[in-house]
Amino acid sequence: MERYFQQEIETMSRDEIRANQLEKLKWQVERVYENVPMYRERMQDMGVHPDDIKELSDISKLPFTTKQDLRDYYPFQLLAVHKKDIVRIQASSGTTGKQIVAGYTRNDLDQWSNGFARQLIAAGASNKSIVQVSYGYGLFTGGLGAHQGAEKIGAMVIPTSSGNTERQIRFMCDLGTTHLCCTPSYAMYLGETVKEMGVKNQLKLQAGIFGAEPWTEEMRRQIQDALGLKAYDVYGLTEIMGPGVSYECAAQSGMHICEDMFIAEIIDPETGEVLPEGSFGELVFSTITKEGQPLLRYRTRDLCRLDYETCSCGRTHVRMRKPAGRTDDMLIIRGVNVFPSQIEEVLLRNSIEVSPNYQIVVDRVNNTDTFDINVELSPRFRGDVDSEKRKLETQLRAQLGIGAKVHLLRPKSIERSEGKAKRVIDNRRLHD
Ligand code: DLL
Repeated sequence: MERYFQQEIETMSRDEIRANQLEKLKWQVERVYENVPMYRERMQDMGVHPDDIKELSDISKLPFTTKQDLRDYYPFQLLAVHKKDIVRIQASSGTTGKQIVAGYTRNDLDQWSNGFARQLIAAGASNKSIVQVSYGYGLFTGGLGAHQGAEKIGAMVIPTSSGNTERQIRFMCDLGTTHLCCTPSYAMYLGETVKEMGVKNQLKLQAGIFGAEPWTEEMRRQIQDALGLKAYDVYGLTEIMGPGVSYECAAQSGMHICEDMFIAEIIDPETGEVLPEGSFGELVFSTITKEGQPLLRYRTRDLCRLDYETCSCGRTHVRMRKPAGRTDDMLIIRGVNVFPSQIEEVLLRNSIEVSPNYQIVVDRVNNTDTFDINVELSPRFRGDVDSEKRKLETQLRAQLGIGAKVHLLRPKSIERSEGKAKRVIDNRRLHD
């Protein structure tokens, strides 16, 4: 039977969700108009007043917020409360550029804990569970986000943080960890190391809660196999809230967005226009309960689709499909748009021969882009390396519309990540 952390919230009817969102949106818009000069000025420029928010669709009258705004108004100019009410700062540098920070009030932290607690309960955890948090602790939201959610449900928390992989595994065996929280790439690495240590039969793992980076169904199968657990996907971002903005239930057909805390929209990333229900586009969030650093219509740059059908688990909150990539992940190589996820798809189609550990290397030589893909062979590979390479190059050209040079490497030759995997090395930026 499904268990919920906050059943009355997680299973509200759509009408109740909408009424609740409208009320909170009005409250939030008034607050930011009063307290955040950037929003007041933008709204005045657009000729919008808080009183113009009469129904939910009026949200489209409000200004967008971008990552650049967080950089421009760094560190505290987007706070809607006095600095003394902020009890925590989290930050992200991202792969592209300057640091951004997010300030949380005590209430904000409590809400965030609820988000992750919902995920843990949906993944079968309880106050009897032993939760090992192997996300990095610190400015990155993974460690503390998972930690406070696990404390909220009264579980026993093991705050290992990431790294020191063999010790992690010894703890799992000795303490009987039931729930593991880390990035999917670190889970893969843990899986490989468990195999080398020959201790899989000593593990008591039931479920893993993995997020912070894109991962595929094939990776899910491999992680589940290697660690003997059910793997759940969790999503979040520093600017909005760490892990727990949305979370997977046992039905695993999308991640439920905490709609009592956020309003989600899908927009056309080019025009900014709101797209009809079910469309694929850029995910946008407005934080409707956040006190510290509330954001209106924050453009995540994550590309996905929303599904409003009630889920078989009984939860009513909208589900977001796995982000299929980011608008800023896109590489332009010799004028062609390339997403790492397209390359991953080809590699996974060939998962008998190659592993999903890969790295894209782009450079510019004599004013022409070079495009190389390093891929590890699977330990099971017994075929001919040259013909495998040619096969992959042909498939990649068909998928991408551009040629790449494939280099097949021995298993385990690409450096493993303890946090988010680094898939792209773009040396062109260094020369620019
Ligand atoms: O990655 C927060 C987090 C920590 C989420 C632990 C889940 C677990 P940032 O470092 O700010 O925050 O990165 C946010 O990571 O916009 C997505 O592009 C990507 N991302 C996060 N979760 C997922 C996921 C944390 N489950 C950015 N699937 C987001 C795909 C994800 N991409």
